[in-house]
Amino acid sequence: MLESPLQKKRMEYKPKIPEWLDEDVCFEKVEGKKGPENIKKLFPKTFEASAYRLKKGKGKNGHVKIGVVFSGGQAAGGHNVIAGILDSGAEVIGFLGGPSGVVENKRKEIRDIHFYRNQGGFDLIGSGRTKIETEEQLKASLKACNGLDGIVIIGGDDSNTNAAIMAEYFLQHGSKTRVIGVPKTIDGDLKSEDIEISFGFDSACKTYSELIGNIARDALSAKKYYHFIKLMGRSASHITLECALQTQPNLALISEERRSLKEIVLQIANLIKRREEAGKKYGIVLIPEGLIEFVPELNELPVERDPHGNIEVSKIQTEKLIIDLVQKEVKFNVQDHFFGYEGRACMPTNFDANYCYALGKLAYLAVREELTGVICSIQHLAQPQEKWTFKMVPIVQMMHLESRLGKEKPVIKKALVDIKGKAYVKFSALRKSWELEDAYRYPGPIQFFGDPELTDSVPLSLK
Ligand code: FBP
Repeated sequence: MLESPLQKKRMEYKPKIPEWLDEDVCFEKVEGKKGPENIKKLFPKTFEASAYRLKKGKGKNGHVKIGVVFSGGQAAGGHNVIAGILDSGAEVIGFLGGPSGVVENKRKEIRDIHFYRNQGGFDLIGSGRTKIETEEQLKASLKACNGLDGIVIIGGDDSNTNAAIMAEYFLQHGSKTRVIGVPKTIDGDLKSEDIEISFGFDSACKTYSELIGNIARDALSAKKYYHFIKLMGRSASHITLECALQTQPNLALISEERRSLKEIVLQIANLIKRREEAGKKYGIVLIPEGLIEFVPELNELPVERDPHGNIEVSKIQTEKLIIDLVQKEVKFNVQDHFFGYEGRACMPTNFDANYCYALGKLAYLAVREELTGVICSIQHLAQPQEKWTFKMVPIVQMMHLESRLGKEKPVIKKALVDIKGKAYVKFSALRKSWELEDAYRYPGPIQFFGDPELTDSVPLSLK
């Protein structure tokens, strides 16, 4: 392999985690919430499971063999989760190409991860979006996991739904393989009281914010274009909100405000007219890709869905549709952009590199201590690593019944932008002033070396 100098330097980075994570540790039961009663009968073995807090103390000993699988879209830091498991002393088996690799028992042993440390992507073992739900798939997964002490599913809401279903099925069939979830997704919508943020969100938002800042500076220099920028993030607008706080565009749409298409079009047209009166024929507009799911008129368009029943929003050119409609109200020069895949497999920020390595260590400990049907939770992430706290939380707590592909299914509820939450409130207090003034911020590229204020920054929406 011919690595770039930066690739090589990043391989040498030692993720920062609390030192005590490598000492004697064990779990203690803590009071946890229960999932909704209407899913209880679907999860008879795991519904009553407790949450567990990691603490100093003597844990179990012994050799542990763990299967790992990436599930869903790429998110920066995934390889560090595997590095964390491997460095903890586990024997690691990687299932290839996502959950279908489990069902079809396509695997490889992972012994050396040097070339993947602190690198982006999921290419060590690949990823996929297969939903594991039929009896046949579950039976095949159980067989593939035979001999493993645990399987770690590194995925988003739907992948962790898979994990909960597998954990229940494995217990019902007397399997000793523990199923552990790790919260991954750039979308930031796998969130709860216990899960502050999913990994990959920080790296993706910093990548997009750099590009938005560059475009804003170009717009301000040339003064001739509006740039309509669609940002990835299925359903929820967490990415758009974070990028708006980072870059201060003239307008950022937030799907969760649930406005009609007509209102949105008139708002943008009105902004363009007011800016023109102020002598400004340029500007930056951010559009979340999930808008289509919230605007009633757009919701009726024919759409493609993935195996989990999610609308494939990244294939829909919402930004072009909005541009066409606004141009019927007012004339302006425009460029459209879509930032999505650019931010999913980038080199992880220090935040994601550290977070993922610690998630890997925690997942290993959960298997070693024989927990199952639980997801890794690390809290106080905005603080120095020594202040982080570690927990395993039953996945069923986060689930509810939802209609998917015309059927009621137990799934993890996607966490939308909370319009009473701190990040949105901050955005909403500032956004008026961004409309006419050009208050653009230029975050620049992700920094890996130098001042910790730059290298170790955390997402603004976490603060
Ligand atoms: P995950 O929820 O699996 O992490 O994927 C999120 C995402 O990146 C969305 O932001 C985007 O809409 C979608 O994946 C694109 O999917 P695909 O990779 O199948 O094109």
